[in-house]
Amino acid sequence: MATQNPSQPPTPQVKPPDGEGGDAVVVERRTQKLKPPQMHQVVMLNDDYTPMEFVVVVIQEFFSKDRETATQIMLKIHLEGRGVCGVYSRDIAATKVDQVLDAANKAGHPLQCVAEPVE
Ligand code: TYC
Repeated sequence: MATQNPSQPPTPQVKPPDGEGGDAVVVERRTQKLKPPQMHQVVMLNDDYTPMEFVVVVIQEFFSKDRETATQIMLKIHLEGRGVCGVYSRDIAATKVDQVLDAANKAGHPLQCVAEPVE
């Protein structure tokens, strides 16, 4: 008659039943629900007092534009009343607005800019 080795207990032959009660992990496949984040454009506004050179430097510094591009954006704002300096996620756009307003206040210029959701 066969005897069990006491150091190795018998392997249980219990198999969980199919359906409820077993340890099976059910992975449901779902369609993607995440939408890309809403982007925001930072729009700079024209005024009659802020020097053109200051606006160009601000656009270069805070929106990483080269001098020629910054000058074109500044002139567009000057002629049309407003212009987009960059498009970012909401928090980054808000930070850009703060940086521009802070620099304008410190220099004593009335330059204004706002962030608005992109359509
Ligand atoms: N209109 C200003 C001037 O003639 C220049 C200017 C450009 C000011 C763009 C603000 O966002 C601005 N000095």
